[in-house]
Amino acid sequence: MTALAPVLMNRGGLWIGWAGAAAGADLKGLLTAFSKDAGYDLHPVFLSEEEIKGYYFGFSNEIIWPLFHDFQSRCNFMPQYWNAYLNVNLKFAEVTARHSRDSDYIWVHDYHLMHLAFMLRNMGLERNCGFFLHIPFPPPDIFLKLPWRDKIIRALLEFDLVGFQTMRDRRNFVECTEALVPEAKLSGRGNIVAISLKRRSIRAGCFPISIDFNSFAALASSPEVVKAAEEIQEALRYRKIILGVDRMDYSKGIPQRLQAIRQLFVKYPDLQEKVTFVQIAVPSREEIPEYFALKNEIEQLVGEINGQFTRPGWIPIHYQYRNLPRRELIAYYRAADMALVTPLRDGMNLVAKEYCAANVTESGVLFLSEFAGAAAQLQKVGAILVNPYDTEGTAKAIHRAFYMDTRERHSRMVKLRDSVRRNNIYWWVDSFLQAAFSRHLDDFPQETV
Ligand code: GDG
Repeated sequence: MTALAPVLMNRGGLWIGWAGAAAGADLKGLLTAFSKDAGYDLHPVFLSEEEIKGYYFGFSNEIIWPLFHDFQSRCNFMPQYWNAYLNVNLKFAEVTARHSRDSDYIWVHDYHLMHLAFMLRNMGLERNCGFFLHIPFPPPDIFLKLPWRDKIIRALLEFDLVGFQTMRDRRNFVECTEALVPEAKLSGRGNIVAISLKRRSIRAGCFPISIDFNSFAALASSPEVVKAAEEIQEALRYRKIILGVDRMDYSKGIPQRLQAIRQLFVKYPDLQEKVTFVQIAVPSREEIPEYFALKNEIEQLVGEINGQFTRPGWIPIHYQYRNLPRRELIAYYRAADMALVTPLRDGMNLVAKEYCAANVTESGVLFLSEFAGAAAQLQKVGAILVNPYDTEGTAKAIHRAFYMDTRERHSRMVKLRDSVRRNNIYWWVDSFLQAAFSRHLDDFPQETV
């Protein structure tokens, strides 16, 4: 969860999380060294191979992830995954109970731990508990397909504050609550609303996550990154660079993006040999068959398109399947003339914000999918919205941006950077915690555009 590291560093605290390896792995030395440098403490939770399969790959990533991203047909509703999910949530709750006091604030992150507050309350503990969902929350017609819908919605209502990336997600959550929990009563308007249940009342709010703007901008201006960015531009012969950066995930729309690039060269031959598309895909969840199939599909498409258009001295698509060191990633951001951020559905999408922060020359163009949470904020301030399924429309938008006048590019990027600079990760954490602790619903900082 790279987004949260600067927040923890800034505030301290105890981070309880799965160590990312099976029980028995020797992580102790690494964790101690890491916590000392990081400025906060870490407490690992170890999972068995069986738990990793059923809870992490199974329930979390073969049920909740696809369903919440509107890919119902990719869901694998296996009953045994549900038991694994409950058991691991209980395990996390036990560790949390052991390592916290009544006065501590417990902030739970993401769809892997939706039952945590429920488990804590079952253990008789009354802790102030908040939850933030990093992925979208689906509308009732999708959520109601979940066999465990009642249990999940009621478990979420055990938190004192539930936070979402966009107003749309929060609205979906409220609508699902109304459909499944008849006793729930809604009050308030605006970013935060109250939901009253029989014995208690909880809050639901919209808190678009962000990045540490200054750290990206500073690194992008460092001599080392400037040099690396120049080397990338030189290696690509100073052609215009269009960049895509994603975890290898079907929600990110990489095949559709490649089809849009193909359309670009078919419909607008004037751009052949003038632009190069660089796609960086970070390996992810390779144990799940869907992800493996996606990698093959992408590699085949890249091969086809390069086979069709490559000419001596020009390869249209540069594809890298690896995790880049942070500095190298920022050098790519800096070098790119355009960023193509076109997920089919995304909670927020931090790559869009990181690209803007790193674009210190203020000359880049951001294309953003209508279906990324980030669109709700960035469409008002200069991002060019595209429908990722409309590959011809995306190609047309790229063609237009290629000839866009320098002043327009500049004024769009200035506005984008201003917005991300102001609504940064520290603003996000403050707005969530103020909503958790303030007495009145509208007593917390609003987003500034
Ligand atoms: C989930 C939600 C939401 C990527 N390639 C490399 C690399 N990255 C880093 C990026 C960025 C992060 O990974 C990806 O974040 P996203 O937001 O784009 O997507 P998810 O991983 O799906 O994250 C998403 C997010 O949670 C936060 O709430 O925005 O909607 O799905 O930070 O920089 N980092 C390095 N090398 C790479 O090659 N070092």
